Amino acid sequence: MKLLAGLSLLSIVPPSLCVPTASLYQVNDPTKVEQPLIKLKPQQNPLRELVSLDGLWKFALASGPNDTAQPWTAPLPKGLECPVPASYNDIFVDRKIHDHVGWVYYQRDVFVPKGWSKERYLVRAESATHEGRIYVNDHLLAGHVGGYTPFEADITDFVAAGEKFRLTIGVNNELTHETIPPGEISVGEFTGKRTQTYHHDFYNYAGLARSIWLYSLPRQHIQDITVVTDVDGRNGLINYDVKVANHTNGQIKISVIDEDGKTVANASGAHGTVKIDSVKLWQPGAAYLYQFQANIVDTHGKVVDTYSLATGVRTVKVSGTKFLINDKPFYFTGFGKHEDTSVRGKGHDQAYMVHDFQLLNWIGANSFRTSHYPYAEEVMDFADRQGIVVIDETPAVGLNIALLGLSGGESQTFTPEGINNNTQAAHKQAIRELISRDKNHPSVVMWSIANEPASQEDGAREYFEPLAKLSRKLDPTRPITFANVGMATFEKDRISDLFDVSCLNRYFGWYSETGDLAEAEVALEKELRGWEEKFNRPIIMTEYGADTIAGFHSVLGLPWSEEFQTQMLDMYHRVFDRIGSMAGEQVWNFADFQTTIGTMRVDGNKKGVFTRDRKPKAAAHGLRARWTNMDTRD
Ligand code: BDP
Repeated sequence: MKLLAGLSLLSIVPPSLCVPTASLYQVNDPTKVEQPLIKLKPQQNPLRELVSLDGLWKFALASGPNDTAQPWTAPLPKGLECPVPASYNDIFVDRKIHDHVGWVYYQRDVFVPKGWSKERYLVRAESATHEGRIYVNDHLLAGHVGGYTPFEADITDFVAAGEKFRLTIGVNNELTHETIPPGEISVGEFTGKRTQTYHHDFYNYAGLARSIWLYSLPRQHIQDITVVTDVDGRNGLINYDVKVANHTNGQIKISVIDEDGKTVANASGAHGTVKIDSVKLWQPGAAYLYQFQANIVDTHGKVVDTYSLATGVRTVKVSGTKFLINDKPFYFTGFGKHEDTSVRGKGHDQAYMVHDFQLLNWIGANSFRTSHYPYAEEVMDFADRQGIVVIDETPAVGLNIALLGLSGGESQTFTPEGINNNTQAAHKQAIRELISRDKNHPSVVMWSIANEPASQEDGAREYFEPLAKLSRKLDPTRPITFANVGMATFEKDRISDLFDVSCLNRYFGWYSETGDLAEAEVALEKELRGWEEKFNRPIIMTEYGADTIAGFHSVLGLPWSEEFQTQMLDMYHRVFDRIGSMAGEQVWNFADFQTTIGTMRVDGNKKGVFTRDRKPKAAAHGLRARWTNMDTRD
């Protein structure tokens, strides 16, 4: 299949307007209702092989939306090499690459192992921010819109086992008013230079920030597993559903194996319930994981595929003003985080991941929110193993024109030219992909479907009601929420009743009552009491904080100083301790992080309790004293 005709079409139409036909490749087209599920994270076991394609890849920028060079149909020029995983923006000392808007190409040669002739084999990209395409030699095999969830291409029919092929991954970083997150591209009046603008407060890092895999699957294979756990007295229940592909004969067998390697339960059939006697629960701070092992066994009793899913047995519920994990009230302590480090940008990095979790433990944090997008799957697996509780968020951030200060109070967000039906369709797809990828993680206790949307505006309810419904349909077991913005006060917000927990982001003392903590304390308490009276349900402060320059001190406790950050957090905590329905506090932010540089931001957002290289600011010690002495389980 030569794609020259298709490619020349792509070359003259701006990528965001280009809708390749299904015959070219399977696109995760957000406007289509039926979507392929995100397949299970690849794993290595006796019947599945896994080859990491991480490393240095050849790299080139497309020369623009009218680029006719078609670099993906040929070897990329020698020269630039880019590490994978990493965002490309800060790797090179080149402003053109840093500021690039549009497609870039990554390329490398890959061998399909000789022994895979009876298997199916796939290339999986854990993410391509924000749109990705996988090419095998000259063939465009897969495309995906959405920068923080995986997609893959089945390459079996294009390359034989033992052969070499040229793998090219195209990545486009453009955001429009119909993408999640949204953005706009402006064109310089005099230079014609294209610039990406957006409404979210973190840098639009792009590229292949997570791993790329080549992996094999038996022809008959397990495509997806869903587990939902419950507790019955001293016993644990795992309700499960296993989806298989090309399944012709034989049966599905399930075993549950404990941490000592002992099989504690068995079942057969593609769905059902397994019971674990005297279960060891997955608890915050005390993770316990069973291996839920699904096997396809053929009519001769031979296992033809197997997949092992780490499963924690726990329940989650909202009851009155309490957030219950395993029927006990849980109080969230921790942070909103970002995937952000210097040089790598949003590149997943094991060393930073482990170190960040060490710091969470040191400071007494029991949770974080994946603000403002789904994090690498490795992070979710690690949270499961470490017993850290996660509020899992979609990339729907910046659905709020008023935050830019441009609306003059008018309802301008939800309009045909702004956040519209197509944006909503993309948002639905982002919810589907998040839940489909992360539904089995015991660490995930709640879905956050957006951050700071204009929930006080006309159109918000029409936009959000179907999204809340969809989330509940996809996962009836977990509470849902969104992070509410300060201007959508308890009096003005129009959508909170669609959700289970009031997650509030508030900046009294920083963006309002700046530097006046006495005034801020009264305003904060008034607002929290308003939410408490109106909803009588758990409130989690999902953002509060102050920009703080590490090493900047003020005996007067003035804003930007380490003293101010400490005093401001203390003030919030005094108020929280007076409000009965508080169910958690997550400081903004765990660490300083990069943003677009503008008049408001000097080398990024400095609200970190740790610096970007993870050194504690003074406030870290205060938080540690509070959280390590707090009983968060009642
Ligand atoms: C909130 C946003 C967050 C920002 C933060 C801030 O949710 O992404 O970084 O404010 O201004 O509005 O620091």
